[in-house]
Amino acid sequence: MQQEYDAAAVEQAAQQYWRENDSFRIAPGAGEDPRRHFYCLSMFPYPSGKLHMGHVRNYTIGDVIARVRRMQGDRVLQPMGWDAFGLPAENAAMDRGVAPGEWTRANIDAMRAQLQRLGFGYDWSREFATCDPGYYRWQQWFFLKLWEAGLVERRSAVVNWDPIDQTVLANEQVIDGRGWRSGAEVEQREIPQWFIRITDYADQLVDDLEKLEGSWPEAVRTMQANWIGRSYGVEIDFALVGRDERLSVYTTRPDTIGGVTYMAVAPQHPLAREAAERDPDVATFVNELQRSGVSEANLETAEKRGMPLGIDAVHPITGETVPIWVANFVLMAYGAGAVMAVPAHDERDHAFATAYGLPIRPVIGPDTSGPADVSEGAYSDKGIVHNSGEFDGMNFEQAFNAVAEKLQAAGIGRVRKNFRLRDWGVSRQRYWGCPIPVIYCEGCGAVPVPESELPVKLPENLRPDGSGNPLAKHSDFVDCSCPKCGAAARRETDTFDTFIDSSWYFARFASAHSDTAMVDEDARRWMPVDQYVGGVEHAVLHLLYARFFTKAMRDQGLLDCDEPFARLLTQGMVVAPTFFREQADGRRQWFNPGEVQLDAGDRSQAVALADGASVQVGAIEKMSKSKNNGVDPQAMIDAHGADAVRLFMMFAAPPEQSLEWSDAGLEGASRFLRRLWRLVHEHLAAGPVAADADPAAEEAASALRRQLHEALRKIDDDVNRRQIFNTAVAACMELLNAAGRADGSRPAVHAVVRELIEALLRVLAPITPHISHALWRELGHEQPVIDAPWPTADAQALVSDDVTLVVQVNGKLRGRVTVPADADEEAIIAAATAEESVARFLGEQPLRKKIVVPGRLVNLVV
Ligand code: ANZ
Ligand code: ZN
Repeated sequence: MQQEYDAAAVEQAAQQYWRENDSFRIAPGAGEDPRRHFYCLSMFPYPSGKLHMGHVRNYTIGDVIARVRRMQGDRVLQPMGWDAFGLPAENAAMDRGVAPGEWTRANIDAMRAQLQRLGFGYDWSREFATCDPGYYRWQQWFFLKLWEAGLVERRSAVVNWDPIDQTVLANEQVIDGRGWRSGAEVEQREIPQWFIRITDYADQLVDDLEKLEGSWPEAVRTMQANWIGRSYGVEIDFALVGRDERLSVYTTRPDTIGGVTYMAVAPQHPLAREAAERDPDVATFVNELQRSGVSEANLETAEKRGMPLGIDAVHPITGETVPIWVANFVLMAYGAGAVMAVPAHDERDHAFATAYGLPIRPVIGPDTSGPADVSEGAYSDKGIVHNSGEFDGMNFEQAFNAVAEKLQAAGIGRVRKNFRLRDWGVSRQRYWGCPIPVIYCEGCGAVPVPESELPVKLPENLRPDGSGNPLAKHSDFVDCSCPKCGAAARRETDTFDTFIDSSWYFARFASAHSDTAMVDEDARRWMPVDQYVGGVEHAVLHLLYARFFTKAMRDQGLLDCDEPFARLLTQGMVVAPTFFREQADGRRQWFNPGEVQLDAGDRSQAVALADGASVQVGAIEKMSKSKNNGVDPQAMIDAHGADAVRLFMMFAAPPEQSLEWSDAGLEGASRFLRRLWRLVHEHLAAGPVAADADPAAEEAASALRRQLHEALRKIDDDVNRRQIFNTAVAACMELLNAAGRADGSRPAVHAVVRELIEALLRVLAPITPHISHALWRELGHEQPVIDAPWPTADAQALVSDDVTLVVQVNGKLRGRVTVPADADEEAIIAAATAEESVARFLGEQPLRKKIVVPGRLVNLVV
């Protein structure tokens, strides 16, 4: 028996035990196992090379939940793998001259070792990386299934082109008009692309959010709904002066039709193109707009630019003519690519009208007194209609319906549903990704690679050099023959958006062993994931694509759930203080928290350890390279052990809130573990204590036992219902203190201390699994603590023998009185009036009223 707590030795021994006993391995199939299945999953990492604190927090939370469920009797699956395709490997290849595959696999080895060092209870037998051909083979296969099902299209599309990374970006990868990674100004280009028709599922993707109410964070559900952006509106066909064709627009505000003073079309709209053919000035302008085209992200803020096309439309209700402009704020891909502009009630239209001196005509007001004042800006609230003839006085709904009906009757309007969501462009002009399984033949066009030839393997030894996609220059890969006619053909060199890789990995984990199917009955058994844990930065895209894939897989008969993640926990950021020194050139030199010393007297004062000169204390921010405020988890594990790091992570904040890193907090966690170690050893050293009757000891024992079970009740509620662990840890600390104070030399107390220790080790086991494993064994248990039952409160122990009541005199708190729990009203009043602090206020006056609320208070009125 070790007397001193040696974290490294304890942790190594526990991990060895789990490894030798395959403790976390879940065999394929259901077997005879009658337990409930619980699938706990943390978002798999990109193998960047080493874990950061955000990972450690994410995976600790997931592991704690998984281990709690196991102790509660579930059969828990918790796998881990690698989201291994993507740009950083190509960049590393260029920077260091090492092939992306080699770099990625070395990183995976390093990070796997770190995860193992942290003691996470993963079923490593199911591990895979998305760059494994055995994985992406099924991704290629499923793409071809989707193609067969009519959910894949190849079409030319205007894309966001990142001129530095030489790649297409998804809308969401464009931030304020710039590439999310390179920061380059994004251009609009038209190239052939593969699309997956996620929009076919748009309604389901909105509607099914309802099923996640209460089990997904509200904010995430809202973000999903906003991204999909379902709206109801009217498509209206405006007649054109002197022409037969009509101009269709989409509006969600048909109630404002009386306020239309001009029309605006996208630069790519046929009317704009036609006008450009006639008029060289328009042509120059339209080209310029297309080149600097605004992306959806900065539609609101970009400077409004436009030019009249010299074509007029006829207002369908007033018969007036209104000019048609081409404008940069109209998107070709949304609605009809054209808008009826109502500058009085739409901000963008207002800004545009103001810039070009177009009329502004208010038709909506907050009440019946008249339209709103729009001289300073648009009034965009819904309200009462004015200056619109037959529609005057109507509210939004009435006017929406009346206008829609009138236009519909005239054959020039239809109620329409619209989505902001677009189809998913999945082609990337990138090497380090999953090859798109298509062959181009002169005669046959785009031909799917036959199933028997899957996977289309990515050659792993190429070295990107920054000039486009190396696959395209690799004739071994490109040159092939057409599967249909046998003629010489070319292989597709685009690879899939890596978001596809992470859209179904959770299902594959459940069927990881299958090499005959994408997923098998195991996936149907384990899916949906019962608990998903990850960062909120994935709230929109990853979750949306995963939800879509799940539905598409369901419709292919591969899964039988509608949603992939039954419950979602988004963990908060790990933050730390920042320190800097202003340099001569005005730039800031950032110091790592480990390189500075705070003046204890004044937390705003700090000096750099290197030179003793003062540095400025910046804000507390998310750990990042740019602010140099990161803390390397490995160093912390080396210094204090995995359990201390895990304990600190769970103690410092509830999972969804941000967690401020603190060395002192980590040291506190480490001290707690040493005390726990000592307490258990002292208890064991005292050995079994001979029983003898001792009333005082009985009383102390039952008080301690009540404290224990009150704590267990609270812990159970926090952990299971609220998924909050910091309060559970705090309760454990109090229990440890109470046990330390208890006089274990008395037999009754000794027995309760044992009960307390056993409960404590089990509550802590999910959080600090190693020390709990070791001490549990030292208590003499054969079964490892991972399989010990989760402790629950004993209702019997919660029944107190005494109760304390507050005593009021004339409604004011004057004292407290402790009486036996079963005391009757008379006895309670007698005890209350006898209480010195109360008696002082009663004096000699007769009692006029006595109110007793059992278990809570006594009110005496004089
Ligand atoms: C007239 C109007 C009046 C509008 C008003 C709004 C307020 P959501 O809710 O996002 O669906 N719109 C339609 N197609 C567009 C396009 N291709 N590019 C840019 N804007 C477009 O927004 C629908 C509204 O966005 C439509 O309703 C239209 O402006 C504009 F007081 O029509 B509205
Ligand atoms: Zn062919």
